[in-house]
Amino acid sequence: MVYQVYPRSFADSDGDGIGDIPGITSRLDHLAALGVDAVWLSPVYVSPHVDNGYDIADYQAIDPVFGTLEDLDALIAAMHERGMRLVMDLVVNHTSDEHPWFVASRDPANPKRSWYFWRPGRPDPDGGPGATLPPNNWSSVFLGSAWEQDAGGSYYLHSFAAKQPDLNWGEPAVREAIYSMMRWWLDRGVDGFRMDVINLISKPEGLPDAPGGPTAGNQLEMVVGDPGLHTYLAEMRREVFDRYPDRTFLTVGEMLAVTPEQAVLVTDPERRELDMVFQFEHVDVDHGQLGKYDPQPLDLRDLKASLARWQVALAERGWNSLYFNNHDQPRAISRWGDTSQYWRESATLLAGVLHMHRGTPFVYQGEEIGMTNYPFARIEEYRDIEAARAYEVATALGLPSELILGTMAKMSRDNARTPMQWDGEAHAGFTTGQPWLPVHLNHLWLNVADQVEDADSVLSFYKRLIALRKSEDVLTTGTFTLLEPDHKQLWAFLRADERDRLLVLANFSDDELGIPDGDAFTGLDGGRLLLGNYPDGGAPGPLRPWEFRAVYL
Ligand code: TEU
Repeated sequence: MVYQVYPRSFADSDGDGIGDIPGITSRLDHLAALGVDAVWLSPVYVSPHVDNGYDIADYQAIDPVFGTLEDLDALIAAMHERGMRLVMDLVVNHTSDEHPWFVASRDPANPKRSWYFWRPGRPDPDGGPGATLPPNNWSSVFLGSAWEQDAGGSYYLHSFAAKQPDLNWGEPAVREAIYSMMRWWLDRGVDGFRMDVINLISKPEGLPDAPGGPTAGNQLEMVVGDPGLHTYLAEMRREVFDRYPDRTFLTVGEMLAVTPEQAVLVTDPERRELDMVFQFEHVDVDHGQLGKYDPQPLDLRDLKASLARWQVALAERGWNSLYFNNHDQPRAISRWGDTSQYWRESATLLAGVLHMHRGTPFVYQGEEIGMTNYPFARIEEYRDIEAARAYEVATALGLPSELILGTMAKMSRDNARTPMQWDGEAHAGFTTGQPWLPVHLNHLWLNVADQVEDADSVLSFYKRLIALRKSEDVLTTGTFTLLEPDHKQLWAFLRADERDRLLVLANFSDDELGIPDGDAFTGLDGGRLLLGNYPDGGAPGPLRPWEFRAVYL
């Protein structure tokens, strides 16, 4: 089980309102008690923080806001003492524009010019003399053209913000610099990497226009699936991980728009590329035609079908990661659960369903206590560059501000980034200073301290669930079969091996739900309950609102 720490928001040790590395070290007992095997730490490197550290200006130094290299060494040692491993975030599709490599590359005569994608513009037929258009029609994931013009007139490519220029992986010196930086971290004791948007590193020759209009992220269509990715990942394996034959590492590649077929290629152990990918299909099922900021009510059938499709596709070769939450997603409980009457039940149901799939589960900080979206109301409350860009673009299109703000409140990434709720005291025990993002008022009753002692809490449920993944072989290696795919409220599936058959049932509704007839469900009443999310266990009979049950048949 991997736990994601978003350092800005986890624990602040020095009262500046921003979480830091000593803060994480001081909270390791919480993670150990939860049963965490590895921590994925979002970026802590030197950064101007336009994208909260996903814009790196020095890969081999810790940003002073988070602490020092000594603090990180101490964190690694404290984690290893507790049997936990540390996986760092590796953001190498792009750097910050303040990285010395990029600064050097601004000079056309500098050898580092080829480390980034510098291109002349295209003549602009409608512009004045010398006027140019960007080199192609690619659009940034954060909206607007993916090209920024420099003072000299040339353009550089940025798949994300203008302050996040894309590195040119086609340049061998770039790859060697990255591999050497990775080895430097492994030498410090780091146990692996979560690789940010790693399937964007190989760009098609000539950077051709994307078909269709310049919609946000249209270049993905051109970049995702580029076969060069596999060459680079194989080279990385040889040049980095294979240099440490006596150690084992965890590697997870975040891959936008990845298909199950590509994921099999990347995660097939025989091909030795990566252990897992983070795919996006299931967290996009409620996006409307206009994408993320056009959220639609969830049709449970789509979510079930998406997870099942990946379970089946990676059953023989490859391995799935399992997640509903991370620092880029609104809180799953606010999105797909019930945050009022059935808050506890829906938080535990979502956890139970996810963790009983086959794959490696990821828990995002605060998820283990059922943290919810923040009631954002005004644009000034947001800190995320993506939110700012979306607001700017939507306002320019003339959309009414209440509409934009209403949508942003549902979908913004800042929902996941409000401070961790440790207790019911001032600022939820996160900081003694002014937190960089507001603390949710519900910390008064929704916090770690209150849940630690309560055997029926969300936190206690997560602990039981995580322990089961280590004791029940059928959860690790059993086959997966989705049942009742067309049911709109029931999520049911079977995990099975030669010895056991485990039936998993979840009622995604506020109403009581009868168990369908059908062969798959026979034996349920006499079965042995492995885990349920109602304090009295799983009484036979209909499922209660948001009830989760896993039963050995
Ligand atoms: O995310 C990739 C990414 O594209 C996300 O930004 C996602 O599309 C978006 O959140 C949907 O709204 C990674 C990081 O996880 C993210 O935090 C960074 O902003 C991004 O890369 C750039 O490094």
